[in-house]
Amino acid sequence: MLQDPFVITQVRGVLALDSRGNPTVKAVVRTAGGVGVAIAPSGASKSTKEAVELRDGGKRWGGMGVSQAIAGLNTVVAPRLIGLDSREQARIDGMLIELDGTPNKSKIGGNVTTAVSLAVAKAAASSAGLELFQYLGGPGARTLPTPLLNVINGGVHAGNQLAFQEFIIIPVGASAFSEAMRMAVEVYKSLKSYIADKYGKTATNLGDEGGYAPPMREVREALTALSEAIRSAGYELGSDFYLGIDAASSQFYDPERKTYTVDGKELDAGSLLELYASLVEEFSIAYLEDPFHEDDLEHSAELTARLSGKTLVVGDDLYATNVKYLAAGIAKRATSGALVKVNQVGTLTEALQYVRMAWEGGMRPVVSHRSGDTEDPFIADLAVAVGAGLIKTGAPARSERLAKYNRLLEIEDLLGPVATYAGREPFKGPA
Ligand code: 2PG
Ligand code: MG
Repeated sequence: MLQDPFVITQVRGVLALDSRGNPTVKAVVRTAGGVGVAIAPSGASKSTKEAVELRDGGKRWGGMGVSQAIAGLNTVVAPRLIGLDSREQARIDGMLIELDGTPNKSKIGGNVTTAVSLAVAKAAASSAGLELFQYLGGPGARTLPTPLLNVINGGVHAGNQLAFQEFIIIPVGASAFSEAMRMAVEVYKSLKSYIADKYGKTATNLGDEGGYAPPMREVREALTALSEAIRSAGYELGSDFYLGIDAASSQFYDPERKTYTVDGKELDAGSLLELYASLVEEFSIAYLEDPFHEDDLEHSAELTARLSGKTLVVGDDLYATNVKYLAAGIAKRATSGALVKVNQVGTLTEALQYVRMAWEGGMRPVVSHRSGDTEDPFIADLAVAVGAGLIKTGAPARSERLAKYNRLLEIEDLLGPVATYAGREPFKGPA
């Protein structure tokens, strides 16, 4: 008798390194009819609400080792998965959650659960002979997301003094994903010339997500650079491109003084809100992530209402891809979008529940990489599968970022004439 192709026959945890050279967990899940390999990414500006990565501590690898995590994967997790049907994602993820038994995956490690959960999905897709996005999203999955390209890095992702972490270009005026990437690359290159002319050649070094990390001090300097780069590449800000910001504001918030330090000035939440409102007008900012610290739903709600119809306000650290926090955000209308990072919660099933809750609550899901990422392109397929319409995965440079963009280019080609490009659609008022 032929063996069921979906049955899991082998699960193996292997050491891998992320884009910052830190150890991470790779999971290889083999079935009778296929194989799935996935690697857990890792953030720098993490929310306190995230699933915990299991790290060895001590001296080796600067404390970042994952040998205990991998040992747990191979000895505790793997035996439980053998013989299960790889299509039973929810059951397998439920088992991982139960096996861990903590509210934040701190026993098995969110790095282990993420890698295993994603590898199971890939193994099932491979056993079915389907592309991952088709397996996860069905025949209706054909919208290529508009890319949010972080081309100037600040905050904890760069060694400059910019308070905001990410300055983003959004090629909304393209008619296809591949055209959007061409437009974005042209602007990325014209930005390099702008920065070299103004700040010297050494200022064109790259930050963690492949964006430039020039010695700029003020947020307007960065936004002006983007506007100029768009113009000199022959495009128009406000029609061909919009701009975006991930402030990642918990990183420059002082909880004792209840203030934010931006451009060397100490601002209370009200003044920061006014700063955002004026930047939105000046620079066609259509995307604004984590404008206030990770527990401040109130100011976020105020800003969301104020910018309604103009700017998508997105929660990242605010929700940490967790339905528990998202529910509170929806109740308060704290944002109009919700970032999706599978490793913040630790399993694909929980991330998909979160996406569903976001749509139902009137929020746009935005699929995202981590600043420490790898060659694993899973999120490209995920973005198409859930029809997010937006993906945030860095600059068009460094292969851990390009793995996602290149996969999307491949998906566009696979879909052929039925592929559509989200373009401006995600920015047309509330989702
Ligand atoms: C973010 C991410 C990804 P990190 O804040 O959105 O860009 O950064 O992975 O460091 O949390
Ligand atoms: Mg963020």
